[in-house]
Amino acid sequence: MSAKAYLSVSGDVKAALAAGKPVVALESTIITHGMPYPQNLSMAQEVEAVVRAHGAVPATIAIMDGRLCVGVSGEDLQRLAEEGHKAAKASRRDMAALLASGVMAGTTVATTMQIAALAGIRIFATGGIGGVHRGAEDSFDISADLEELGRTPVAVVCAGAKSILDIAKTLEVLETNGVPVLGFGTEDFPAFWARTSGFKVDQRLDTAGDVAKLLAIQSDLNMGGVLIANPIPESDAWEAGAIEGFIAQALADAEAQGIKGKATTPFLLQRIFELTGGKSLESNIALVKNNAKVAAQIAVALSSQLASRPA
Ligand code: PSU
Ligand code: MN
Repeated sequence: MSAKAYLSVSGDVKAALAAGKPVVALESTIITHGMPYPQNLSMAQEVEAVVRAHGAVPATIAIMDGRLCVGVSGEDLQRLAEEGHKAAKASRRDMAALLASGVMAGTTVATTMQIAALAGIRIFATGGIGGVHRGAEDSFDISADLEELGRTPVAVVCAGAKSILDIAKTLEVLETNGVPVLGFGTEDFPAFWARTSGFKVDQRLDTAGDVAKLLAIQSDLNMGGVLIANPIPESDAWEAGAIEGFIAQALADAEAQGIKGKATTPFLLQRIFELTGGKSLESNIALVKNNAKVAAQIAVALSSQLASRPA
């Protein structure tokens, strides 16, 4: 059987793809492991609505009931949100086991990219990507997201990487993997809750049309993913220094409790949520919606550029 035999694509996503209409993939680890219930459910619903409001079809991706699901139903969104940390967190290496067992899983950026590419979706919106963890020189903890960006032809719109990570090392690995890092309306690589990280992107592009033009060429060249870094809206942003103390505390707590491997990112997010009295979550939701908007605009521009190409 081919990998595509495991895909279950919803009717509206299938119809949009067949017609060359814009589609935006959305991940589900952010639902199961990135936010608490019930805010995770309302976030997932609102993000889908933002994509629609900007002229594209949302395709939330998850692994459920032994299928690679592209465009999950409202009921299934509810199941994922309620399952939360009891669901699996699907990285690339987990996929075969999850399909074999039928266990429900949120898909990380890496697996969402893989499944989106399999379904023929080119644009994907998330919050932040995984990256090189602080202390990776000892732990070797480098997110599979960075490898996937190197090889899978999907453009990922994110708000940069959290400063729970080592951003300098994350950018180095992206370079090694051949991933273009674009700043959407900015020269600075954003740091998720903050609009700047102190590091630069490779290239600044200011319009969805300019991004779409680059993506079409990247695809003609048969190359891998592209990272589009879109800073959190000003009104929801933290000063770069303001969140650093909470991050340091969360990292110290993780160390003290011996948190390792795939549990690390969810633990740090939950701890920062608690330490900020929930304020980190409001910012997180705002930036995901902003990314969904920009991803939809890029998807619309790309589909119109591809439609006007000579056959
Ligand atoms: N960043 C967030 N929220 C998230 C994640 C990252 O702000 O929920 C999730 C994404 O699904 C990402 C994953 O792909 O964490 C990375 O996990 P790890 O560091 O274990 O690769
Ligand atoms: Mn990891």
